[in-house]
Amino acid sequence: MRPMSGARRPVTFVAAPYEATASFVPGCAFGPDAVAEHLAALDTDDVCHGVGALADWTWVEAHPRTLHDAAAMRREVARHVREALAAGRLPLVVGGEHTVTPAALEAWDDPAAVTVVQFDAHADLRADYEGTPWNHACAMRRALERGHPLVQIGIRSGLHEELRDVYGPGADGATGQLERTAAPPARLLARGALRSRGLAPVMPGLGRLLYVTIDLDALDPGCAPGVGTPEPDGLSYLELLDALDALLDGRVLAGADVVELCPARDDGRTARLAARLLARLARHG
Ligand SMILES: [Mn+2]
Repeated sequence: MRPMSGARRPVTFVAAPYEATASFVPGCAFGPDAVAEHLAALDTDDVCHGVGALADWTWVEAHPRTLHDAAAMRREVARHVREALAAGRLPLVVGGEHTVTPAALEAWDDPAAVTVVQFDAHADLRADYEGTPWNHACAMRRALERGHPLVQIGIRSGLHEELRDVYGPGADGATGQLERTAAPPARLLARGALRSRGLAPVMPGLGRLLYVTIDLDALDPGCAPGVGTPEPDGLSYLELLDALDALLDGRVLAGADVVELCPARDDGRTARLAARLLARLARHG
């Protein structure tokens, strides 16, 4: 287990309130504001939950909430992540819709060296959706196209078409696990397989440098109701934290994001959870 004290990189939170393609309930453009409110409270009111790691953090706005142009969003998010990395800081992106993930990944020039670990209810592997490749349902397909190895955890919604495109004919992720050996490699651990087998199926060959993307709908709607596309039977908060600790044990967190917070559907518990989660990720700096 990594020591939880000692030298860590300072954190730059990159707010990316991008929302152009919500497919069900809109509102994730207001996610970063809700997270910022709770982060500010965490900084002063609590000595538990690894909050000490937030002693040195800054918050930058990558773009205004009114920006709906995917190309401009990608440019600005990548630029802010790149600046954080150049300053020796850990970039933690706060969405916004899941499309901000492939934008953030553009900050790394060697995609093969950065494995993307995705916690999500949905596979997000569509080639395009509703007329654009920059839809949130396509986020992980774009990451793969950049050349990032991919690990998908907690998935419980995906179409045959998108799964076959990536994992080959016959792929059916409804209950089990999938593996793609072609470059870049990918593994999918469905919700049911995570419960029965733990993380073991995705650990072999896991790279040293990880980018972690957490779509809050990976969590159970009972503990995280404030998402645009809730799906039953998600992870518990503790299950997610334990998975992060296990995945990052002996590995390096390159960067991370927490996306798809929809305050319009929230009573505050999801925003609080997101802030706690970001503080926890900061411990891996
Ligand atoms: Mn997603």
